[in-house]
Amino acid sequence: MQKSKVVTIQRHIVEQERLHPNATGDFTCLLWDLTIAAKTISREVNKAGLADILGITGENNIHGDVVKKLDVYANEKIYKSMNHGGHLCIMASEENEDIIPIPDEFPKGKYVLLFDPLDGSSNIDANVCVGTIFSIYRRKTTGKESTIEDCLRKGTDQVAAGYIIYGSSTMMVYTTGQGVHGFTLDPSIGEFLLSHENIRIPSKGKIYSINEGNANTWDEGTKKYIAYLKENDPSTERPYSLRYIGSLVSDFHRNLLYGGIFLYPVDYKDPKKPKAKLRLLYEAAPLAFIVEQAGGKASTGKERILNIQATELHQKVPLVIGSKEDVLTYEKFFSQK
Ligand code: P6P
Repeated sequence: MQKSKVVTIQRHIVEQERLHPNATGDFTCLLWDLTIAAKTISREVNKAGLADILGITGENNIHGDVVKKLDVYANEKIYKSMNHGGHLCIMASEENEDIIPIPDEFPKGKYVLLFDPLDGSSNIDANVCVGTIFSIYRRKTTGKESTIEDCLRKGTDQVAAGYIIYGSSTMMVYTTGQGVHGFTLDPSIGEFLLSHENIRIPSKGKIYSINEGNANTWDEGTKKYIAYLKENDPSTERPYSLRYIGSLVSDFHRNLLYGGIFLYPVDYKDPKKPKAKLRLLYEAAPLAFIVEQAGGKASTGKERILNIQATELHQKVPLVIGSKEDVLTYEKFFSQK
């Protein structure tokens, strides 16, 4: 007996478009093109483990195609799906050092796409979940050609953000500023179906996600906060449980649904050269847009992620993201050096 209405992501995107009175349908088609890329990448990721068995290893597969690493494959798939629709004026990818212009032979649009094609791809051989993260802006420059200025943005300018998680099922989660909605791919019909409408992250969780192996490199505030989470105090539901997959989209998605906090703080191993790891434009900012739309919070420990103006394409930032109360508690510890 069917319990609830069946809503495809295409129908949902059109309904979301109606919430924007001056929408032209351009944005709707952009998101549709992205779902095509997502389905194709899902198919390839889900048979990655069969590479040896299907004889598609080495330079050429059984069809004579050159077999590429999956993150390179995902990068090319998104580029080829998105470069000709006439919705984009420029792209940038974690896999490409520089901006990616739209080929001259194709029409240019008014949107900018920034993406991490396959985050966590080093985990694929262990069959660990990986994901694609995307962020969409309107073009800012007005000249003949788009420039890197269209990509170096502040997160609050995003018109949409989302991710696709390739796990036990493939899910696409996105926001256009009207809440966060999750769609699960039904491979039997090749459709993303609405499975998680209006996702809200619990205001407080009982999970923390951090690479404890880096504990000696953390600042004092982070060390004290993590020690605080491990103390035994049932009245504040401590100790928290550590859940860390090492794949950002997976750790974020679990905490979004269950509640909790993910942290990738600065590495102070060399105090003269503090290092952050996660990228602002196509990791931290899109996930920050999503988590805030779901009622959560995302900061560097002292600054709202969405307020950071990007100055470099692959700029890195510390990221603390998840349930609002947990991030606020962290910020208190972080401020007490
Ligand atoms: P570490 C994957 O390589 C990644 O970029 C994110 O997906 C993940 O959250 C992080 O790095 C894991 O980093 O240093 O804990 O292995």
